[in-house]
Amino acid sequence: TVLTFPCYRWFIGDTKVEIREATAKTPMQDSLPQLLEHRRKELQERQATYRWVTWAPGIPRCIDAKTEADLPQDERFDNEKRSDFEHSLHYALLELSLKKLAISFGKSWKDLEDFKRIFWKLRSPIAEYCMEHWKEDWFFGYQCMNGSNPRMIRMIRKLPENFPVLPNMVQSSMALGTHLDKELKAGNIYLLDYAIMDGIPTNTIRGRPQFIAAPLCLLYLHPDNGLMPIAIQLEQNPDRDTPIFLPSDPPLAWLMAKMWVRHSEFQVFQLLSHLLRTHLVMEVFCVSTLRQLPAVHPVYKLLSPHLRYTLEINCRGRTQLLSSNGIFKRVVSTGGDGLMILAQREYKVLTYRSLQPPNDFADRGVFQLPKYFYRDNSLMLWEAIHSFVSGIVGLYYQSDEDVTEDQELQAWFRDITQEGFTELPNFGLPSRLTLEELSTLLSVVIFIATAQHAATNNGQFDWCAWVPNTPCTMRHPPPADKDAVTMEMIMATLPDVSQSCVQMAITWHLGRAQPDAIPLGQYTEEHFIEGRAQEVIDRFRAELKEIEEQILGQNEGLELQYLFLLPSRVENSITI
Ligand code: OYP
Repeated sequence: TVLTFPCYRWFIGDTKVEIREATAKTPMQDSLPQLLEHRRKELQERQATYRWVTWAPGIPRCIDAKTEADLPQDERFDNEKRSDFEHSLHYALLELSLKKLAISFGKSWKDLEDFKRIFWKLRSPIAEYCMEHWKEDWFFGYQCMNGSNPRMIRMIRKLPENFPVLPNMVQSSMALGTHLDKELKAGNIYLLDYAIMDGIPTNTIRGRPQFIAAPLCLLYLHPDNGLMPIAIQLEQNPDRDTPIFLPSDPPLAWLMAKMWVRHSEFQVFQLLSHLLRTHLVMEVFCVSTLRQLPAVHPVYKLLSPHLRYTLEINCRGRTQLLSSNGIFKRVVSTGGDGLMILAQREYKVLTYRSLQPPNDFADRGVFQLPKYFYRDNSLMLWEAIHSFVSGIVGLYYQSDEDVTEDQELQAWFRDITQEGFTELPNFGLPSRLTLEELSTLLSVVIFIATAQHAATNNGQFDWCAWVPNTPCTMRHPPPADKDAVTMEMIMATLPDVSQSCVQMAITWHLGRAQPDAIPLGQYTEEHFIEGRAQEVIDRFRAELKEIEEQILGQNEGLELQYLFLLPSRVENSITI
């Protein structure tokens, strides 16, 4: 059943009066003084209820609530969602504590096969595929494009100065008849650079220090084999003895180097791509929308379905995952001070441009990469969302003046730029919102809440369940000597049994399909009642359906399918 959403609420004495069905109106379109007065009062109340707070300096501001219990009822999980969330977590943690027990009674943690001993029931086809193929170089390359963190890879035309790879070092990785310089010119050389990890303070877990590296990884788009890693350096400031690891090295040394890259990947993926660039960015839009737009405002009606449950999941994340005694502190190398410093570094360089898929791909130079399904699917969804948003916006605003004159919308925009994204002079939001910019901004908001979150969140179990593929911590420093890498050293470095179990439990809990998910473009509450808006929505749904079929078609017969951006699997909002 679809409920209409109350647009106006009054009290006559103690009796609540609600007008549920109201055409969306900007303040200029609302002419009755009583209704205008209602808008003003509603906002006053909302601003008293939803307040900004600085959780930590140098990152987006968030909702003033110590825990989810402080949130107004409207923002809370419903009973079903809450009990599912709590049960699933307990289930996962319980199963894993059984595994831990089994292992401590059993034999050892001696070689990589031992990870199979905690790889029981919580499984997925991709996780199992990963377990079989994680050591292969093409698989490493594939994950840069279609894993859970598909935004790191960039094309380069010249090598970074701090990464002195010589053409002869990588010659054996090249196709016949070519060499590094030629391939750099041709645009076939790519880079992963984890400079942002350099010098991040490391966690201490049960008295033991954990370790972090800041790797650089060079990749080559091989004409037959696809994207392949060809050189890895684990430090940003090399000296003469800093090794550059190569595929031709002793197999364990090369494997260890790749694992160090993947360990940085875990941190950047979870804290920057996932937490900062989806959860925390969306929270700014949640709070400003709740504070500044009355329920009858078209932009409120447009965004409201994309804000569901985000405040609660973020509160839970802050208290249970990221707090000084949370999951990160207990098992992740960036737990403690590290995670916040990392987020602050990324926030400083976060740009509005990078949040818009077409610009992001252009800036990273990745339009030529074949089989970059994340890119192809994102662009399809971006186009569909953008034309949907422009359609809705066009119903209520005809000119730039309509946009500038809407005082509520302007206050909303000010809240975003001045209250939410504070300390961010180079974010790059336009200083004045035009009609076109309004459509772009709203598309960015909806894209992040839906597609971008799905692409980062939904694969986390698939790609992190096989712990050696994406380790959450490292218990020994990176190797300085290629010839000294042994299996014993690898096992002593990778997460221990208990850290591995927690990594599996939490990523399963967050990555599994949500039972009460509302897919992109579906609405359980009816906000827009006018026929013209309904037509725009119907067109959007038809487009999503086409995209669904197109993506299914592309995946037919693929050994590794990319389905994270299948519209039916993309949620309308960040609920987990
Ligand atoms: C909230 O105490 C969230 O058991 C997850 O956070 C898990 C809990 C609570 C329960 C923790 C407990 C959701 C919102 C968010 C986010 C983005 C970052 C996600 C990082 C996941 C990292 C997994 C770490 C595994 C070692």
